[in-house]
Amino acid sequence: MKTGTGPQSAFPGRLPGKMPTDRPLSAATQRLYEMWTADQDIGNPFYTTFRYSRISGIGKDESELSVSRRDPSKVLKIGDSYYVWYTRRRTRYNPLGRNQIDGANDETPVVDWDLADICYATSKNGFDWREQGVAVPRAPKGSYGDRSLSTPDILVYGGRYYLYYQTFTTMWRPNDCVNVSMAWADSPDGPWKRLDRPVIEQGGPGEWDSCAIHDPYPLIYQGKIWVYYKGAPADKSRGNLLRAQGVAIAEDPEGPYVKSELNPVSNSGHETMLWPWEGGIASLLILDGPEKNTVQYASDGLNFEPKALVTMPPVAPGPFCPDAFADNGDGRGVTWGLCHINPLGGGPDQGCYIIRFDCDLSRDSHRPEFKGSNVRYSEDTWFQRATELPAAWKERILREQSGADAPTFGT
Ligand code: AAL
Repeated sequence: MKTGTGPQSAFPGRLPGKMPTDRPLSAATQRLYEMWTADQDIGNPFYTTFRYSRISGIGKDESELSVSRRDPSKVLKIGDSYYVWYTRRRTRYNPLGRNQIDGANDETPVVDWDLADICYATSKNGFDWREQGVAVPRAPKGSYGDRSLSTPDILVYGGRYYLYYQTFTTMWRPNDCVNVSMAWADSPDGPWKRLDRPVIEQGGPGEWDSCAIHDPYPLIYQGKIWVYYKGAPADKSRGNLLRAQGVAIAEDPEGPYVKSELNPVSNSGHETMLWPWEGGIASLLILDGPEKNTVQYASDGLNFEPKALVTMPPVAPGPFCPDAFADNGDGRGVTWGLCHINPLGGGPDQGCYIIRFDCDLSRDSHRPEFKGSNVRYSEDTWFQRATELPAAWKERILREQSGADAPTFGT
C-alpha cells in the first residue's frame, strides 16, 4: 500500500481512467480501482437501484381474512404470456408465530408459509397478473408433503417443466427445518406430478445445512442442473453460521444431487437471486450476513466476489431471466422480476404480497436512471416496527445513561 504524503497537487476531480502510480493513494482511493470501478456506480454493470410497482391479481389482497402470497419463482415467458409460481397460504386463522407451535392445527398455521400450496399466475405485461390457481397442492394427509409446500422455483429442462419447493410433512418444524422436493409437468399449466421424496436432503448432524434446505434456485450451467439453496444449521446460537447459500448439482432433475465441496459458496443472504452473467453466475445477497446488500460474481459459479453494494434490494426476488437455462456462456442479465413485501416490515407471522421490481443489471440495457444513489426514506420507514427504538430498549438506555444497573440487551 502506498503511504506518506509529499508536495503533490491534490487528487484530480476528473478520475484518471487507470489507478495513478505516480502519487500516494489512500486505501479507499485504491479500492476505487481495485475493488469497484473507476467509473463508479454509473459505469458498474453490477450496480443498480431498484424501483417498485404494485401489481394486480397477486398483489395486496384485502378480500380475504388470512391470505399470503410470497416467495415468487423466476418469471418465464412462454408464447405471449409471462408465468410465475409462488407460495400461497389461505387459512381461516392467522399464523400463530414460531413460539406457539403447540396451538397449531390443520386450520391454524404456525408461520406465514405453513399450510400453503404452490400456486401460479400469468400476465401479458408483467404488471397485470391473473391467478390461475393451485399448481402443486399439498400431498394427501399422512404422506410426504402433507403439511405445506412453499418457496418454489422453476426449471425448464429437456422440454419439461420442473418445480422445486420446500416440503413440510405432518407439522412445521422448529427452526424451519425442511428439505426440498419437486414436481414436473409437460406444460406450464400442469398437470403436475409430485415426487414423493426429497430431491435435496438436509446435511448430516452438525453440518452447515443440517436443518434446512431453503429457497431452491435452479439454473443450467456447465451442462448440468445447478440448484442453489439457502442452508441453515439446527443450532442458531452465536458462533453458528447465520445465513449462507450452497449449490447441489445433478445431471437429471430427479437427481442424484451432489453438493459442492466448496459449500457454502455465499456467506450471507436470505432468498438469493442468481443469474448467468457472461461465462459465470452473478448473485444478489439480501437481508442477512456481513455481505448483505451486495451483488456478487463468480466466473465459475462457485467462488463469488462482491462487485457492488446496493440499497433496498427486492426481498425474495424472482427475476425474469430469459437465459436462465441457456447455458451459452454469454449470460445477459436481468432488468425486472417479482418479489414480496410484508406490510409491517417483516416477521414470520405476517402475511406478504407480491410486487414488481425493475432495475438495470443487464448487458443489453442502458438505463442511467437506475444508476443513481442517495436513496432517502419516508417517515413511516424510519419508525416502522423493525427500525423504531422499542420502549424497552429506550428504558435500558436511560438506565445505562443514568449509571443505573448495567443493562444486558437480549441476544
Ligand atoms: C422465506 C425463505 C424460505 C423460508 C421462509 C419461507 O423468505 O427464506 O421460505 O422457509 O422465508
